[in-house]
Amino acid sequence: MDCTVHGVRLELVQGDIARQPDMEAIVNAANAELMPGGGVAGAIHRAAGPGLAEECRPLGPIRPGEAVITGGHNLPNKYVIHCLGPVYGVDEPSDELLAQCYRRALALAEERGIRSVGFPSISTGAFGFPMDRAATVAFRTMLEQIPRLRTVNHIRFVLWGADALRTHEAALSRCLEEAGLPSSEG
Ligand code: AR6
Repeated sequence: MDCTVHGVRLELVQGDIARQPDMEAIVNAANAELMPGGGVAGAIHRAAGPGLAEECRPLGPIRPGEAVITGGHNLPNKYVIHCLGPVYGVDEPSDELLAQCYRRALALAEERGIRSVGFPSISTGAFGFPMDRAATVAFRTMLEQIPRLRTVNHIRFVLWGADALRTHEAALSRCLEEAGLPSSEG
């Protein structure tokens, strides 16, 4: 799925967040210590090499909803934006903390003049957030922030598997409709 909202391209693809060479920045679904882990964090740190963990070490721990930015090291991306999503049912209010991750990631990207950002589906793996609900929070937040963006003009959600892609496509269609935007725009 691919649409343009207020001049910003919003794209949903199935794939691996650590293999998005055309994105200037990618987002990590981090742990508080910003250290390698499983899922997205494991894939990103493996591809980036040990220099990423070294740069991250003094920046942690961070709290749910917070984000920090580092270089991409051996990744094809110039930057990695590390977000700590909420653990579902533990870090509350979970919807707001998840929305904060997306807002802060975009704010950091704008501060650096970044044009393209790849996002994973934060909190929907080890942190247990129901995917449909997380996708709705993510896209409502994106649609609310997009009109304010000055440098970011391409946002890609990189979803792990066909089911995740379908769930996100359905959620984006609903959020576009809710915002009065046609899903065929662009
Ligand atoms: N590319 C894109 N999406 C992926 C990839 C990948 N390579 N691998 C998994 N996903 P998670 P969280 C999907 O667990 O829930 C880590 O161990 C996955 O299917 O990576 O925020 C950290 O160290 C799911 O839909 O992040 C933290 O401790 C989504 O990405 C903790 O897990 C997020 O899954 C963070 O948990």
